[in-house]
Amino acid sequence: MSLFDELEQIRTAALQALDEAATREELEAWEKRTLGRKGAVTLQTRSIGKLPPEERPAFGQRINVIKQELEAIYTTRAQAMRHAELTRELAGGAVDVTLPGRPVTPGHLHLTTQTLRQLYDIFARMGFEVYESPDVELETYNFDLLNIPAYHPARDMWDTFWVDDQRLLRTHTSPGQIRAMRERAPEPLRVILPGKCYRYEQITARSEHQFYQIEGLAVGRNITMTDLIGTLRQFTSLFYGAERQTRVRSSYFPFTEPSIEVDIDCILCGGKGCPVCKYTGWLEICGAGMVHPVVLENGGYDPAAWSGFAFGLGVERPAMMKYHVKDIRYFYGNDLRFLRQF
Ligand code: FA5
Repeated sequence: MSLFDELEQIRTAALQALDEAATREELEAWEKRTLGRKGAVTLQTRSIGKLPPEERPAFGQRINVIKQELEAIYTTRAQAMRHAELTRELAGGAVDVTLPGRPVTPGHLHLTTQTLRQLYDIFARMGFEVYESPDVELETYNFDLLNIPAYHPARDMWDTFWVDDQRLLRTHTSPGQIRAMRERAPEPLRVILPGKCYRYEQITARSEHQFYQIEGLAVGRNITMTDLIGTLRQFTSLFYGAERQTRVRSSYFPFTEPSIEVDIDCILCGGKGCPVCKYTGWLEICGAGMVHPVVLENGGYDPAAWSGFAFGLGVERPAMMKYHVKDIRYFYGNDLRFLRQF
């Protein structure tokens, strides 16, 4: 029997079976058997290759015509059956139109978004405006202009995903410092730069390869380290509560000089020592420092006349401390049991 005859036989058998399907279950089973991904008609397309090339178009067209014909009859029958069922239900009083509708569950903001908004609010009170800068960044902005030339070892800490040989997914929000300064120089500025950062990073309970940061930058005529420490103290007190203690340690970043790291006393043990603070009593909350003269200059400010401070905060990690989240992977795991708690 030719493949064309076989196709016609499949059509006749399918039409007959469709005619005999008496319930919705039977009708749906027919649809799956005939028109589904592995249905009899669908599978015929695989036979096309067995035909001589000149017969293939006609065969393909015939399959399509049969498919459309069967689908049309199937849809009409399925609708008629649904209609009959509804009419029957209504006649039997099975539908109580006075019952309340199914409630629509309202969604709510993600924990990261909630945290970001708290941070915007806190820094807005201190006069910082939000400045957005791009996720896909030029290598020069992410590194060179921040005083991290190609040979600098700090680049190893901030390995990332490259888009091409000049553009990358930013490893931190610090390149936004240059963009904000170049736009505003020579006026004083006070901005926070929120956004996603990306790193070629081993994923652990504390580290993701994609996470948020908020950068802070203030440039003015007489800005000092005291302004920086005061700003961060105000932040910790508004975000974590007035009872939190802060501690400042000296540190190193190529784009700040001098550089510091700021800790708060451990929220869980209150400074006594526990596994979360690794028995030190302190938790690190951010890196910061006075903007390096080279960076000020790259931003368009004369370092002899202007000074500034900058800090870089995570968003998920501070939220983990505040809300006692043990693993950063919960944030983007899309598990509603986690998300609904906040
Ligand atoms: C920086 O990224 C500096 N740009 C911060 C800075 C800005 C210093 C301005 C001085 C002046 P660091 O790599 O430590 O520094 O990251 C800052 C914060 O981002 C960390 O404290 C942490 O909260 C968060 N962070 C860093 N890597 C990850 C990660 N893999 N997953 C989640 N959060 C991270």
